[in-house]
Order: sequence, then C-alpha cells, then structure tokens
Amino acid sequence: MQGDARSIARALSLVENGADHEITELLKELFPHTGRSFVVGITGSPGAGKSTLVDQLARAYRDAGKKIGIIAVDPSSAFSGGAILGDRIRMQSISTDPKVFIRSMATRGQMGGLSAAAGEALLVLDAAGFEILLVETVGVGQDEIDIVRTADVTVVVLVPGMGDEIQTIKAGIMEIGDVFVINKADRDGAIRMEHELEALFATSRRKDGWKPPVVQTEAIKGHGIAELIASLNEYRVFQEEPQRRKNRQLEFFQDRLREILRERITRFVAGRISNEELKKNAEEIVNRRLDPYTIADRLWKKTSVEEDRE
Ligand SMILES: Nc1nc2c(ncn2[C@@H]2O[C@H](COP(=O)(O)OP(=O)(O)O)[C@@H](O)[C@H]2O)c(=O)[nH]1
Ligand SMILES: [Mg+2]
Repeated sequence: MQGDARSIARALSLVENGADHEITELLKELFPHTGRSFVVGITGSPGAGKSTLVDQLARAYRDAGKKIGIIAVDPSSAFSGGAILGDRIRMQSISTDPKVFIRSMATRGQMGGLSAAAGEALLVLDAAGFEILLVETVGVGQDEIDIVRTADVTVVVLVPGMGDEIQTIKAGIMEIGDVFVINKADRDGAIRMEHELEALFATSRRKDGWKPPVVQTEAIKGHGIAELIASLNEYRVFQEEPQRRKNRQLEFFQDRLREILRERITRFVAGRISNEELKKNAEEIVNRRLDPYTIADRLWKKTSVEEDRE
C-alpha cells in the first residue's frame, strides 16, 4: 500500500500463482482500500495498436503527474511467449519509469480463470495507490469480455479497412465499447469507418443513453491521444452520476459472487466424488443401466448428506 514495487510484484505473483487461501487472505485485507483508481480497458484485434496506444496514454497520464498501472492480458502468449516480449519492447518508453508499473499476465490463475486473476491484479494495484489502471486485452473470447467488464471505461480499438469489424460491433460490442478508437488513421478508409460507426450509433441506442464517441488516432505518432483522454474523462463524468456507477458495480459484484461460489461448489464436489467413482457410474450409463440424470441426482444427494453430517 506504500507503493513498494517489489511488494506489489510479489502480491501480483500470489494472485496469479498462489494457493486459494493465500490469495483470499490478501484480498480480504486489501479490499477496503480499493475502489479509488480509474480502470481503462483497451480491447481490439491483435495488431490494432493497443500496446502502442497504452504506451502513449501512460505517457500522457504520467506527464499529468499520475501514477499508472498497466496490465497486459494475452491468453495466447501463454503458448508463444511472443506477445509479452512484443509488449515489453513496444512499451519501452515508459517501462523504466518508477511512476509506471507494468505487468503481463498469461496464466489462468487459481480462482476462476484469467479474467478473475486480472480482476484481482487490478485490486492489488488499486490498493497500491495507482490512480490510472490500463488493461490491454485481445478482444476475442469470453475471458477478454469479462476483463473489460471490470473496467470503468472500455475502449474498443479498430483499424480502417477491416469492414467485417463493423459487423462484430453490430453483433454486440457496442454495449461493451464506451469509447471507440479508429487507430492507424493514417490509413485509407478512416473517415469512412467513422461515418459508418456514427451511422450505427445514430440508429441504435444504448440502454444507459450513452452515445459512444469515436476518436481517430495515429498511435505511433501520438496523434489523437489528447482527444482520447478527453473522451475517457467525458465518460468518467457521465458515469460518476452516483446511480450509474452504483448500478454498474452492483452488476459486477453480483457476477463476481456467482463466480466465486461456482468455483467453490466445483471444488466441493470434486473433493467428494473421486474419479474412480465417476468412472464406475459412467460405466452404468454406457451399459444403459441408468441414465446420467438419475446418477447425478444420486451423487448430488450423497455429497449433500455428507455435508449435513459434518
Ligand atoms: N501505420 C500505423 N501503424 C501503427 C499505428 N499504431 C500502431 N501501429 C503499428 O501496428 C503494429 C501493432 O501494434 P501493437 O501496439 O503491438 O498492436 P496490439 O497487438 O493491438 O497491441 C506495430 O507495428 C505498430 O507500430 C498507427 O497509428 N499507424
Ligand atoms: Mg499488444
């Protein structure tokens, strides 16, 4: 909580690789000191320029005197290792700055997968006093969407000339993106893409009434970064309206509780029914002596009865 970089790094390692009870004990103590940082989620296809944007945003915020935490989440880099190295190199201009803390996450963590681990890493950085937290994710799977839902504001990064991306937006990403960036605005088609987005936002309204701004950037040159920060602040003000922020948090923590409980139930059941017993029961199903539902009833009853006796 005093911002010691080594302690923060150790806490983050614990969140990623520690035993459940170690993680929960740590988070129980940290939680009362969280809820103060502004979390910016940045998502989009690989190569869209997310890391370059994060680097620029971090520089701009640091120049404004803020302390910045960065988490780069990339499940694919668990296999290749390439993305992490790429991110480090791209974020070079800030990676030696003591006011900027960078961490790449790739492992799934113990309690409920990568999105939970990333959410817990954000809590650690929040408690450590970082005012702005930037989370980069590759916008493909459910994991990434979950991570992005943790954020106070979500930026969807698009690139001109990818016509089918607009289709993805129509398919639901509009509810996810609070601010849309058209990066690589130096390329052909940036203006056309902006018109397409504006047309889309003009016809379909979001539930909360927010109309997502569209910002053109050229991240490698730092163009459009001030405009992007202005849009982030606009959304922050919109969201600061007490009921809105509260509703978002209510939704988030309901999901989080459900997730934690699901995780515990899974472990509870696994701890009471051995693989051997499962195999024996599966044989009865394969031989058509019993159906899976009756067996599930029986096993469920057995675990509950054992629980009662305890
Ligand atoms: N032409 C152009 N290239 C860019 C721009 N922003 C990023 N790039 C390049 O796009 C590539 C992918 O960028 P990166 O930030 O790693 O994308 P990420 O995979 O979304 O994190 C890199 O070679 C960047 O230098 C831009 O505004 N214009
Ligand atoms: Mg990247």
